[in-house]
Formats: sequence, C-alpha cells, structure tokens
Amino acid sequence: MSVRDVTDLHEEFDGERLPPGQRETERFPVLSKSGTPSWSPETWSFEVWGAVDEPLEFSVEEFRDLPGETQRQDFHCVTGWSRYDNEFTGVSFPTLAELAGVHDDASHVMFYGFDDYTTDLPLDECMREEVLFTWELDGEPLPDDHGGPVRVVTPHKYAYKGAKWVSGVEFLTEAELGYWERRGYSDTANPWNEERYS
Ligand SMILES: Nc1nc2c(c(=O)[nH]1)N[C@H]1C(S)=C(S)[C@@H](COP(=O)(O)O)O[C@H]1N2
Ligand SMILES: [Mo]
Repeated sequence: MSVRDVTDLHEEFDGERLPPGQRETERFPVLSKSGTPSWSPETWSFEVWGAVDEPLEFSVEEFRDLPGETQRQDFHCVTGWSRYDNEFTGVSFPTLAELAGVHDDASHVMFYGFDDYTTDLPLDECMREEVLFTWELDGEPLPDDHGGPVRVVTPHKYAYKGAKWVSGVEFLTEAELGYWERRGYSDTANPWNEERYS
C-alpha cells in the first residue's frame, strides 16, 4: 500500500519540523488520564451522531472495513516530546463526515473515548485528510495502550486532541470544551505557536 507522507505539515504553520519547546524521542510514551480500558469485539461500537443526516454505528469489523489509507505522520505531545514518522492506517475524518452527511449548521466536533475522555475541535480543523481514525501503527494493530482498537490522530495539533479508544463523534452547532480543555489546556493547541495552556 502506498504511504502518504504528511511530515511536511509544519510548513503550513511556518514552523520547523520540531515545534518550539519540543524534543524528539524514539520511544513512544503512553499518556492516559486513567489507564487503558478493556474492550472486546462483541461489545465495541463506534457511533456518529448530532448534526448529521445519517447517524452511524459500526462494529470493530465494519469500522476496519471503511476505506483506509496509510500516512506517515509526526506526533507532538503537549508535555514536550515529539515522535517522528509514525505510520498510521485508518479512515480520514472527511471520509467519515461524508458518510454521515454533516448539516450546514454544524460548526464543532466532540470526540469521545471509552475512558470517558472527550476532546473538541472546530469542524474545519477536523476536515483535513491528516485527521485519521486509525487502527494500525507501523503495520501492526494499534496497541491497546496507544488507543487500540481505534484512536484519532491530529498531527496539526498537540496529541491530546486525538482521542484514544474512540467510541464516537458528535457534530455540534456550538462550541463545547473537552476533558483537558476544561482543565486549562489550550482549546486551539497549535504546536508551532506553543498553544499549550489557555
Ligand atoms: N481516550 C483518551 N485519549 C487520549 C488521552 C486519554 O487519556 N484518553 N490522552 C491524550 C494525551 S494527553 C496524549 S499526549 C495522547 C497520548 O497518546 P499515546 O499514549 O499514544 O502516546 O493521547 C491523548 N488521547
Ligand atoms: Mo498529552
């Protein structure tokens, strides 16, 4: 499968590959607010609801059957580390949004995780090919600690904008704040502007 390299994303933000105040790590640390939730294929489901024509629900098998692509992406954690060249396979946000038929008055998005995590973004910040619902890292099933079976990645934002163990997406007509955004982390989270705290 061909790999789309989006590690030049920083150019759009007039920044270096390594955002200010970050250091590169080869390791892939695990950062979770409350540990790794267990899941099983029998009970796992993913839902799309809110300001859409077609609310959607998928089993894990159905989800992994969505049209996938592989991208090489960098990953920037707000605590100061960046990991380069992660190969994530998944379905892009715009592809999923198209399936659901997003209403004209939708302006924001809330992502939900099975650990009661939430994180929000404006809709236009999600309608980018690099925002992936991913189930594979470097050709292997996404490890549970890193959000398996399915997580979101947002390489244009600090990584707290990417919900691990994602259980669903809600399309909103007004802005709302997610878990870390309510606790003092930046709502906008642009790594090249060092938007870490609000
Ligand atoms: N569901 C969920 N998603 C989450 C988190 C979490 O605690 N729960 N932590 C966020 C934070 S702060 C970061 S830096 C990344 C960490 O991803 P990693 O553990 O794969 O490095 O996931 C983000 N997504
Ligand atoms: Mo983080």
